Amino acid sequence: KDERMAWWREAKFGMFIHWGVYAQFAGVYKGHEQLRGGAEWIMNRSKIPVAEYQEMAKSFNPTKYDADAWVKMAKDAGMKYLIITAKHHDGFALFNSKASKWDITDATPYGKDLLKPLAEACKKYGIKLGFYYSQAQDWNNPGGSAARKEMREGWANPDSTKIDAYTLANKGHWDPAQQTKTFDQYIDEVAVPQVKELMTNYGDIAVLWWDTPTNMTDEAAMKLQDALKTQPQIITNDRLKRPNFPGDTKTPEQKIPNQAELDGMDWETCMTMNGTWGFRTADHKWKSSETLIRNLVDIASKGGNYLLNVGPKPDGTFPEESIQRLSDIGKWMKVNSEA
Ligand code: JFZ
Repeated sequence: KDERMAWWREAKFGMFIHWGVYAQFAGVYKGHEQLRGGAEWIMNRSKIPVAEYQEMAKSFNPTKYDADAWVKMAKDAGMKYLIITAKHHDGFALFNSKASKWDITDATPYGKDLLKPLAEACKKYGIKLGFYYSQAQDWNNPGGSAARKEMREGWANPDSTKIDAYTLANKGHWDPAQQTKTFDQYIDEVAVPQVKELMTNYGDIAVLWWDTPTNMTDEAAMKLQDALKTQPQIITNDRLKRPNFPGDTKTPEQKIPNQAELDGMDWETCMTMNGTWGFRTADHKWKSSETLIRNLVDIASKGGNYLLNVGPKPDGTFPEESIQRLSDIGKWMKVNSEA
């Protein structure tokens, strides 16, 4: 294990990327601002019907996407690894998947695998590549689970009371289309095959970052863990299923833990630069570059890694505010690091 963790313990700083069809909504549904949570949650928070959400993919066309430029920005900021949402809770695959048509190649006009060029750029710049994969929650592929979150009464949908009642009675789902298969079918037909695709088609994968184990079973966790075996060097976090699948790294979120909670575990704090993981037009709560640098120093001094998020825009570019902050951090790194 120590050998596998060696690069990670040295790394200190990585880039998290939350990107998908939710960027196209940018925090707004039918003219209503999402009231709570990250913009990547809009489908669940606003209880957007499956067909309607999938319709939005038809205008997801990130023609300005430049993987080389993304990875160069990470490199210049002093980052050593990059973790991208290969699939977030909305179930949308940023890669060409044979296991589901809800993917970049079948569901969007863009039609090209977004992870291939990213993998190439990471190789070119010597940045380790990791995938975030939402293994349990999937709001579009039938059978996937859905964490239950209420709408706000009277907001975004005049039927919110009715929809909330349905959600309460249906394990968090809000559209019958989400329940045409069982969770086990979803695991066998979508999640496991997709994780295998991710482990096969993009070269060496440094990290698999699981998330929100809603309704996970030990059996499903076993199958998913097994799907990683072609990448024996891979590092996983602790969100596959607790307590039986502890993973290699602890993932305190949006906060720097105190040493007592850690009992010697490897840890990584993920944080947003503003208040959302996925792109949101109306979020202007940007932390200053100074705050981000202080966080990095604080985390590194306590032995952790800092996974700092960027939520790219639907056209494939980073928000200006993120670019500015990455550049400021890079300047500071140049002056203050040995490497
Ligand atoms: C999850 C996601 O739901 C969210 O959209 C984002 O991807 C984030 C990185 O991860 O949200 C979480 C997961 C775990 C905690 C909080 C939010 N937690 O352990 O406190």
